[in-house]
Amino acid sequence: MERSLVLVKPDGVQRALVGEIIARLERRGLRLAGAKFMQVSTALAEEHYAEHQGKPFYNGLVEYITSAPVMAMAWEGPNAVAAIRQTMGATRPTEAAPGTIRHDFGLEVGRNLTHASDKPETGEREVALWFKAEELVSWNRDIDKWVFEGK
Ligand code: DAT
Ligand code: MG
Repeated sequence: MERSLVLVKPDGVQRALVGEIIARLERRGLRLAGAKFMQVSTALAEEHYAEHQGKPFYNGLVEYITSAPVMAMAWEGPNAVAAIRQTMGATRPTEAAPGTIRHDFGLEVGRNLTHASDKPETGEREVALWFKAEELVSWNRDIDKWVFEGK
């Protein structure tokens, strides 16, 4: 089952959008596999955003993600990575499609509310970076057969 890391970033937490964002992922049919509310250390932020090191917005990105608590989650499902990126919308809120989280709640790329893994391999790597194995729950949901065709 494909997995993605999802972060409700500090702006989403401060704006009380955690429930809204979880509700949208739940309604999409995705299955929660792990969640923790946490303050991100600079070390974790730097490792998470390593691919952006050296870019002009990198320092601001690390400051933003460590500025207040985040809700870190692992979500799973068939095509979970593509489905979640679609639900989040484009990186820049003004380019995100109506109905997506970034469109519906955001204006600026530096306050775009969420993080979601960009490829299935990234999902595996990021979930392992943010969660210990014992923090992830492997479970069968009663409605799975109504959402996951292969179940
Ligand atoms: P995404 O979060 O959609 O995967 P990304 O991985 O390209 O986007 O970039 C990570 C974050 O960095 C993004 O959510 C917001 C910020 N960012 C990206 N490009 C930026 C830019 N040109 N100026 C300012 N912030 C940017
Ligand atoms: Mg990215």
